[in-house]
Amino acid sequence: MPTSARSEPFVWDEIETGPRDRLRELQLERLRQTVERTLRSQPPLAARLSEAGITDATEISSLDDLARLPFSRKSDLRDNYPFDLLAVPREQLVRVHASSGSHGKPTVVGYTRADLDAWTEVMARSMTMAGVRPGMVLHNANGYGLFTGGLGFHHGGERIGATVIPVSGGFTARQAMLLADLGGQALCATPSYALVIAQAIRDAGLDPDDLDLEIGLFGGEPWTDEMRTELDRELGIRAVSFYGLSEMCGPGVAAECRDARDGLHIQEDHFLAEVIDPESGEPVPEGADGELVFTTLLKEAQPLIRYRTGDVGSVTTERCECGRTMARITALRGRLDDMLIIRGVNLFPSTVETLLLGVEEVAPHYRLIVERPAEMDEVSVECEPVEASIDRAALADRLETLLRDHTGIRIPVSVVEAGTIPRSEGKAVRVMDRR
Ligand code: DLL
Repeated sequence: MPTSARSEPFVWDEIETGPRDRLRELQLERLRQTVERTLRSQPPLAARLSEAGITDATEISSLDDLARLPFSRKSDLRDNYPFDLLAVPREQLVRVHASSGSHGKPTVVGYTRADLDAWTEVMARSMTMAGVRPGMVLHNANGYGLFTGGLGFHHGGERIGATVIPVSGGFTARQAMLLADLGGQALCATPSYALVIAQAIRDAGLDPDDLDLEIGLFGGEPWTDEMRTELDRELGIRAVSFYGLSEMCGPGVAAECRDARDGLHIQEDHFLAEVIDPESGEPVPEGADGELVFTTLLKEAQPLIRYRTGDVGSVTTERCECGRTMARITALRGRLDDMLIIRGVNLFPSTVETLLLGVEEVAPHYRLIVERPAEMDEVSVECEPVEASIDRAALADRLETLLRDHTGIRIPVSVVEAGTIPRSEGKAVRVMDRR
């Protein structure tokens, strides 16, 4: 339950502002419990622990021992699809979610009653830090279903005591109407869908300033500060980022606080974070970019030790100006899977987004097209102008120069007619792979 009655900073749980030493003690205790659970009840992962010389949880004497434990990956979930990684009898699951997965079978995750409670708790905490208050009208435009976005924000909002409107994704014209009629104050969506809703609001002849919207809780896909500026302005809100992945719980692994918006606070008493060099598997120095790796500390149904997220970012343990002491993800560049290697240069779509949206005449709708006409991959960019009157060829030339100057690679740009690039109702597909 909330521990401070609206004092500043308003936190859900005192652990958020407590000393890091105490947190680390708690993490160690919970890490041992997780290792113990895996050894006892997840045979495929237990075998790997034994191979690494860990046969008893008491061998974990400090958090430094984490580095001795083997990694787990998405392929482990695929190989054991759907339920062979469960640490509890299937009958103890009260819910199942899944992430779509770009190829083949989805990644299935199960939750016990306690897992759902823990998820709701981290969501209530994160949403509180994002500025959700009891009684606030929460318009949830995240898809309800196997995607964790819908139900994650739903239960977090209810736990806080917000008035949750489970609109789900799609029927975009209706989203605008409901936002206006029901007085939505907080909007939950993917950032790309929030943009589509913003357009629908204008199409309905409404001015976002006439709505009651105050905050946007956005996540589920990479987005940049430039996109945030766009969303703040388009919707007249303060937009904050929510990060998470189904394998950990869904949204609620980390989120920004509304006041500082300076990195995403990791719920470190539930998830132990590391940042590693994806090639060597070794930890990178604090603040450097690397692959985010998480260990679940409380999960019952499907604990995961050193799970490689495939997400590239950096983490700091410096105290945030909001007063919270939990470590923060200070940059989220995108998925390693989405990183393109063009003539030897690594390119994240988010770098292109930053550059494009820094130009006033460019609308926040774009995509990258990857082809392999011969041996090498080639990338080109399509984006839209903010107004039909803009000279598209001249703008394309300017953007090509900008991209070349900043990335070192020549990337052809087409500025296409407004409305041409497909809009998303969930996660945007930024990269069209034509290889
Ligand atoms: O997308 C959970 C979620 C829903 C988080 C709604 C936030 C809001 P999955 O479908 O399993 O779960 O996809 C997880 O999405 O590994 C990241 O690559 C990406 N992702 C999620 N949030 C962010 C974010 C949900 N704020 C995958 N910034 C993750 C960048 C994000 N990438």
